[in-house]
Amino acid sequence: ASIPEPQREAWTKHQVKGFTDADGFEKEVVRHVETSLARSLFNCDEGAAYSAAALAFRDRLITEWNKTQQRQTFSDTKRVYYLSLEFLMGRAFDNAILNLGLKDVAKEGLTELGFRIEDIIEQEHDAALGNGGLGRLAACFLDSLASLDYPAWGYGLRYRYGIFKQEIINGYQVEVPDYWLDFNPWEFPRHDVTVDIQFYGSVRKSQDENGKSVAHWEGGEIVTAVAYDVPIPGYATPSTNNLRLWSSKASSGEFDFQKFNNGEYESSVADQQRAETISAVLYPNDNLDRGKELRLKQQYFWVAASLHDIVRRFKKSKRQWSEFPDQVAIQLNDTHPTLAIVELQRILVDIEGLEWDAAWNIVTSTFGYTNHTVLPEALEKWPVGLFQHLLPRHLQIIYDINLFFLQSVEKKFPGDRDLLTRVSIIEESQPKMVRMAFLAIVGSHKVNGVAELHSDLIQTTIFRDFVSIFGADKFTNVTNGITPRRWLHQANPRLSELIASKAGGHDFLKDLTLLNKIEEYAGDKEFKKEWAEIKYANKVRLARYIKQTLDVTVNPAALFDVQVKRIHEYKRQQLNIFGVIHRYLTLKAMSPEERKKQQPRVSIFGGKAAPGYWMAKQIIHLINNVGAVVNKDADIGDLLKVIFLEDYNVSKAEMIIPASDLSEHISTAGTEASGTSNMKFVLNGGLIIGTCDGANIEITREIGQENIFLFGTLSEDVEELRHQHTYGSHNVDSNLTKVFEAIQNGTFGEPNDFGAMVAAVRDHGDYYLVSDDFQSYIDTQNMVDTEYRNQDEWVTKCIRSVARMGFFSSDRCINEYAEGIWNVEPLAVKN
Ligand code: B1H
Ligand code: IMP
Repeated sequence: ASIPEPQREAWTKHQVKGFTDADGFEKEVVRHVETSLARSLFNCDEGAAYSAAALAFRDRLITEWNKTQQRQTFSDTKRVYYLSLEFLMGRAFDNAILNLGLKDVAKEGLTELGFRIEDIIEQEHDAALGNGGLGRLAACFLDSLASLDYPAWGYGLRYRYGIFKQEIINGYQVEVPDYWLDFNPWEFPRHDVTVDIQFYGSVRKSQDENGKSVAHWEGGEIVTAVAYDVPIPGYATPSTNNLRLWSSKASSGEFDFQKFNNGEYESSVADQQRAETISAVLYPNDNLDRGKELRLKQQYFWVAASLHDIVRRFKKSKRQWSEFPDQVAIQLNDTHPTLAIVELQRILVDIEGLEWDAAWNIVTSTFGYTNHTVLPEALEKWPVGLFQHLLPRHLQIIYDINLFFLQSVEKKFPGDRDLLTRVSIIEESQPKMVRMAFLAIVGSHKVNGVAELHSDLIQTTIFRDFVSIFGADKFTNVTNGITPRRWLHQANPRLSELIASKAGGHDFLKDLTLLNKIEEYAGDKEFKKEWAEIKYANKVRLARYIKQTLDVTVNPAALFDVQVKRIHEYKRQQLNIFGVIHRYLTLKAMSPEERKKQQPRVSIFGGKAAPGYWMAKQIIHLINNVGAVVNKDADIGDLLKVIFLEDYNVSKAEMIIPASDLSEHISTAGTEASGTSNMKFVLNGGLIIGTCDGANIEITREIGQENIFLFGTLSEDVEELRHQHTYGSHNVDSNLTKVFEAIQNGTFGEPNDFGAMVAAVRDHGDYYLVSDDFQSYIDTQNMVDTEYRNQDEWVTKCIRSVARMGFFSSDRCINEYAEGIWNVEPLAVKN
């Protein structure tokens, strides 16, 4: 419904321009305080000032958003749709003002109104609609897509509750709900953009006039999806893309009249409430598939609403269906949106009346699938019976997809029954299961892993058969990246300025390879001094935070050793804390003179355990108990402090990462698909201790092996060791045995609390190779101590490493997807 030509003059005359200076910004803040918030200068606290400043910037973003969407619609170019069940966005205010280039304006304006910008930024609640790396990757990708001017949309779910808030009580994790929607100025509800989504019901077949069989999915219940739009500003470009999040609500028109008429009024009301639970909560599991029915409902709800929206937009262009893949690229962030493949096939065949083969061609040309894990417990499978009940028509389509696929396999490899069983989308187990990864591979034109080792592993292990069926060209690698805007410029402004002073300004934030310009200053005395001062100031800030929150005093001159990430046995926080205990025992055994020669350290941990992951919760408990003993041991003093930071999230990461000297990325080789915080730590001038796993390998290649502390078993040797543990003898490392003895004699509290942790290594096959890697871990940590004492050389290593990190920008990553998978081009903005 556009306005007719003759009336458009009034519109253009009043078009919103948006402020460009502090005065204009202040005017908007005051207006929002007085109207949107109904307050005044007599009751404007920091919370209100944040709200008004955020609303002022939201208005700015939305004008750019509108222009961007109009530009994309007029130019009629191909768009990318990134489907992700998680978007771990963190705070938006600081990011918006930096990307718009208006931080100085905001600072000046807020100062004149009586506030400090740092305090205002701190008022914002994180948007935490994700678990960890996978969700944060999606957020970095949105930043890069907008910054590079790609016409792109993100599609996700608007959870009422994001990831839980973690509290530590008596050393234990306690989960508290996160009420993040209390006030969220960054979203625009679109009550006019709704889609009705069907569940349950049954399928009826009929014949059309040409005798062709047509399927009708009938009955069941309807839930309505409402769109909420979040503007995503690009850095140093007017391009502002859209993240569309769907919220579920009871359908107004079509609730279950049958039930209602049968007098089951209460149960029909209960159905209504059930509708709203679909988008109520994010599943808090990282790298784990728990197979809950509500999760499958979430997936279909989100995928069906998104596809409906995408198809509607395509239809406005009045093109042939065969042109769909020229206009639309859809990327599946892991298998969670795999149903989109089935849903598009259903739309094309059942609703639009295309022939199966023509439709399937369109489908497979449209989708790309990114795999993020090889862990067997994370590979999604759904019981056939659940599908039959919830999505009966989709199950039929999956069976047909599988039938045609297996026929093509049989043609290529005649008589290989084993192969057919291995690659079937339906696992012939009890109960039968739908293998979502296999469905995603069959329905996509490209499948990628997220780091070189990981992409090699998927091609040689879990997806090996598919490489021989489809050919190696279908499989590719796109090594993950991070946005330097948030993870350098925003998180570490002083370092960003120092780099800018030597790298010819801030262009490196758009072309991160320009970082190499600072390498020539790796030996420059003045530059190194400033570099070290910035690191120290960041450590002072973290030390202050530790004092405030935990009442533990740490020395900012000590080596800050950080491991912050989801708590998981494969990430091996247990190896770290066992190493800390070993260090403690070693220090205790020393004479006071000997102790004086040791390098002081602060071991910092942070991360959430999935609420149902008991072992991970034990690990948190042990870390806290070790801290409680070590931190008040007068023999030890500053030599060792053990800190567990509560409720690790994106905004805390922005404070912690710039303060690290050494960070730990020590997963059992072959288990961490990529890791992305490893990149963030190095980019902020910290060194890494790590295993030969995920992106650590490529980081080593880029920065040089002299700048990283690698240790441990290689991925090709893992299987053999596991076999030995199970079928041969398994002797626990002697130093680790002493650690276990200390735990078991009650040094760190009730030994029974940690019995399972010890037993996993000692008695149950040590699946994660903690014992095998223990000695090389300890030796490598000792090397770190020695090298850290030579601060001059250490700083040089840090500078060289940063200079060589250009490859790990998510801009590089997005350009690789655009060229190799999506076949889309940026839409240049003409000013
Ligand atoms: C990653 C997940 C994941 N891989 C299932 N897989 C989930 C799987 O809710 N679920 O069911 C949630 C998350 N997350 C991570 O992705 C990898 O472990 C990291 O190594 C990688 O860096 C990140 C981004 O590619
Ligand atoms: P959608 O693609 O229909 O969801 O529209 C998204 C946004 O794109 C709208 O809010 C408009 O800003 C813009 N847009 C959509 N259709 C048109 C059009 O026909 N002309 C110009 N802009 C449009």
